[in-house]
Order: sequence, then structure tokens, then C-alpha cells
Amino acid sequence: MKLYDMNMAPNPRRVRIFLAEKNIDIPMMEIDLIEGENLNEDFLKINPRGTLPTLELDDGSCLDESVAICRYFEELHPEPCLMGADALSKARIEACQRHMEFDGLIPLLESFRNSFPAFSERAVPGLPAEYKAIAELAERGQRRYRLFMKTFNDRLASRDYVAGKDFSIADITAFCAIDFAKMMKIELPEEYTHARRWFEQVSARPGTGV
Ligand SMILES: N[C@@H](CCC(=O)N[C@@H](CS)C(=O)NCC(=O)O)C(=O)O
Repeated sequence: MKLYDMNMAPNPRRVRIFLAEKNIDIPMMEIDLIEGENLNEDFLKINPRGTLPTLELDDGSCLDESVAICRYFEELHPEPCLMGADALSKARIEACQRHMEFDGLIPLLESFRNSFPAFSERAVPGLPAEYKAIAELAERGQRRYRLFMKTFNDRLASRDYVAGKDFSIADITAFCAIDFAKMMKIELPEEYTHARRWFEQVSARPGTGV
């Protein structure tokens, strides 16, 4: 088993953190997305969509999509539980995870992909790699992400973690978005004290340092 990964990319990081939280150690191989190594013939033989993270299984088949890979490891190693223990908590965590992804991470990455010079001709991840960047999408993505930060702060006013009292995959997705935004020089505003308290708490976990 091997995880194809890229250190600075937020989606592969979601899986790395998930594995670290569960203390699972598997071989990882760095693929350089900026250089387009994910679009080389060799990588496309492993994952024809050309996206990371990609988990190559021992039978040579591959599994992609961050949450699907996490689900696989959650089933194999249920403790510590990161995706919910009973029907309702599984559903709640899944809903929260999706809110973090669709309202936070995706708008942020849309802004990044449509403004980062190396991706000016590859504004959509993976194949087909033929989409030019659109400046309005960069601006709209950033506006949507700023709204997300506000609703995220409001959410954290009444709970310790994104989905309630326990740390979960929803926190991992939010953390990867907010930490990547910092790299894009978009900080959580000073007045968002609940979100900032949460960020400090989650940053201090050994698992998020990967
Ligand atoms: N929904 C997918 C998104 C995967 C994705 O877009 N990954 C980016 C890296 S963060 C990628 O593979 N980019 C390929 C490229 O830049 O061509 C997941 O969660 O795995």
C-alpha cells in the first residue's frame, strides 16, 4: 500500500492528518503537482483522474477522494473514532465535513487555482488539464471563503469542535482550509475569537503537524 501525496497540497494533507491521528504509518510518495508530475503517463496509469491524494492498494488498484480514503482507514482502524460511532453522529459528522469542504475548502481552492501563476492554464485539478484561469472565479472564491470564516466562527461559539464535543474529520477539513488560507495571506480576523481559539487548539495536536 502506498499513498501518493504532495506536502503543501491541502487535500492530501487531510489524509495525512487523518492517518497521523490514528497512528497509522504507511509509505508515501511525493508527486509534484506544480511541475505536473500527476499528469505524467506513469501516474495516470495509477490514477487516470490525475488527482491527489491517491492510495495504491496491494492488488495494484487505486482509491482516490480524500474522504473515501479516510473511510477505508476508519473501517480498518476504528479507534480513535474520527467519523462517528453511531447512526446519528456518523450522519452529523458527515454533514459537517461537507459544510467544511463545500463552503470553505472548495471556494478557497477555486480562488487559489484561478490566481496562482503556475496554474494559469490548468485551473481545474487533474484531467482534462485544459482550463484557463478566470479572474472572477478567484475573486468570487475569496468572497465565499471570507463568508465561510464568519459562519465558522459563529458555529464554534457554542461547541468545542466543528461537529460537537469531539475532534473529527470535519475539524481536519476545516484545519486544512484555514491553514492553507494563511499561506495565501488570508488570516482569521482578530474578532473571530471562537475560530481562533479552535485553530490554536487544533494546531497543538501532534497529528496536525504533518
Ligand atoms: N475531491 C478531491 C479533490 C482532489 C484534488 O483536487 N486534489 C488536488 C491537490 S489539493 C489535485 O490533485 N490537483 C491536481 C492538479 O493540480 O492537477 C479529494 O478530496 O481528494
